[in-house]
Amino acid sequence: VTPSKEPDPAVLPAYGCQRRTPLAHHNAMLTEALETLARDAAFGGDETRSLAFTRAASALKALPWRLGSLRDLAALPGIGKHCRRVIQEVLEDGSSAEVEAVRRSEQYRTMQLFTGIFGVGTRTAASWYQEGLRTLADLRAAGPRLSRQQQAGLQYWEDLATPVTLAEAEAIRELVQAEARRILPDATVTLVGGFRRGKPTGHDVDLLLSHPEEGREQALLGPLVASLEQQGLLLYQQRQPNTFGQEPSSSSMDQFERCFAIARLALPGAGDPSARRATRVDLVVAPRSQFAFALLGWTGSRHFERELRRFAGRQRGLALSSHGLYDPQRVRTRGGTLWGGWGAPYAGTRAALAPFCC
Ligand code: 8DG
Ligand code: MN
Ligand code: MN
Repeated sequence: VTPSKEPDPAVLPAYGCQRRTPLAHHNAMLTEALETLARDAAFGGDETRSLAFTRAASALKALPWRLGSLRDLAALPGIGKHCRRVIQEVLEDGSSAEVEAVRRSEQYRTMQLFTGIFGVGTRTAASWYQEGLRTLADLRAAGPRLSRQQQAGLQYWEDLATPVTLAEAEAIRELVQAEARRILPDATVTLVGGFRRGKPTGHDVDLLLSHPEEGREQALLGPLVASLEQQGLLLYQQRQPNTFGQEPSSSSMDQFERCFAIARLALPGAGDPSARRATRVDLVVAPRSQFAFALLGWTGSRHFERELRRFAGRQRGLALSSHGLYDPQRVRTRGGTLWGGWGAPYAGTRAALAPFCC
C-alpha cells in the first residue's frame, strides 16, 4: 500500500518523543544533508543552530512517505527558513551546494575525525584544529598533551572505528553478567543504548547494571572491573563514583556510578581464539529505585531523550532525568541543592525527591 501523499497536519506531533522514528525511513538524502549541517554547527559551538537542523531531520525521519515537494512540509513541525532552503535545493538539484561545501571542507573533515576519537570532545578537537593539527599522525606526534583516555582512544582507533555488531554486544553482555553474578548472584546486566533501540550495529556497548535489593548494587562495579582487569580483558578503564544528591553537576551527564572502558575481547565466530578486538564499553550502575529512569535515559537516542525531557517540562510541568521524574513544585527545600543531571537545579534533599513511579 502506497501511503497517501496528502499533507496532513495531524500526522506529526510537535515533540520527537511523540512520534515513531524508524531507523529505515523515506527521507535519508534530506536527513543526511540536515544532519551534516547540524554536526557542522555543533563543531562551531552553535548548539541552537545545530538543534534546529537536528529537529528538522528528526521530523523528516518520522514522515511516513518520501517528501516530494515543499508543500509536504506543512505536515512537519518546526522547519525554519534555512532548513527549507536546504530541503528545496536537495529536492530540485539532488544535493545542496552548502552541504557539499561543508562535507568537502578541511575543518569539517578534521572535526569529524578528531571528535570520533574516544575522549575527544568538540572543544578539544576545535583547539587542535586551530593549532594546525589535521591527522591522527599529527596527534600522535603531539603525544604528551593527550590525556590518558585520549591516548587509549588514539592507540586503539582502528578497532574502535569498526562498528560493534549486535552479536558482539550480546556476547559482551553475557560475559559481564556472568562476572557480575560471581560477585553478586542476583545482579542484572541490561544492554541499553542503540542496541536496545534495535540498531544492528553501534559505536560501543552500553550496559546498565543493577540489583533487586536497593543499595547492594554499590558493591558491584569495583570488584567487577578489578576482576575483568585481572583476566586481561580491559585495555583501559576509568571509573567515576555516584554523585547523585551530593555535588551539583552542570553537565547533561547523569550522576550514576560508571566505568568507561575499552575491552579486549575474542570475536564471536572467529576461528583463531587469539583474534581479539578493542571495543568501547560503558558500564553504568543504577539502584533499583532509579532503574526504570536509568533504562529510559540510557536507551537514547540523544535527541529522543532531549525531546522527552522537553515534553515533560513544557507539557506536564515535570522534570525528567535518568534518576527520576519529579514535580518541581513538590520539591521542598530542606537544605542542600539537588541537581538532576539535566542542567536545572532543584532545591531539596534526596528523600524529598522520591520519584513518582518506577
Ligand atoms: P551508538 O553507541 O550506537 O553509536 O549510539 P548510542 O548508543 O545511542 O549512543 P551512546 O553515546 O552510546 O549513548 C547511549 C545513551 O546513553 C544516549 O542516548 C545518551 C544516554 N546517556 C545518559 N547519560 C549519559 C551520560 O552521562 N553519558 C553518555 N555518554 N550517555 C548518556 O542517559
Ligand atoms: Mn552506545
Ligand atoms: Mn555509550
